[in-house]
Amino acid sequence: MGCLFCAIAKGEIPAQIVYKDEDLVAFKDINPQSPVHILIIPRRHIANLTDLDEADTELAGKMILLAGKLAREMDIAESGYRLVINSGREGGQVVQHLHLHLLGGRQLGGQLG
Ligand code: D5M
Repeated sequence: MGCLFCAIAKGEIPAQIVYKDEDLVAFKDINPQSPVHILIIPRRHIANLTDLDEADTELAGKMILLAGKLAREMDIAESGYRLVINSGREGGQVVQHLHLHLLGGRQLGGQLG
């Protein structure tokens, strides 16, 4: 079976894309947990956080920098927001393509699972 987020990155499956460049794509989560809920993914298929290696240092940095940039653009930088990466089964990862959740636009709870 193909990878859903690879298909979104290639434009084969529609998504509400908010940003794209040669390395990254960002789109609205289909099941938003907050008024702003964006997923930032690498175009290249990387299954999870554990599969990142040293050569991906710049890519990982770009993902985090983009989150801050989108937070400013979506006007949640001042009120605050949260970044989440679920990795692996017990980490709650459902889609097996690395993605960074950007959540904001409401008061988020203090519990981390
Ligand atoms: O989060 C996986 C996230 O992916 C979850 O919040 C729903 C979202 N999702 C699933 N399918 C789609 C499509 N087609 N478009 C946009 N968002 C989607 P995880 O961290 O793996 O639990």
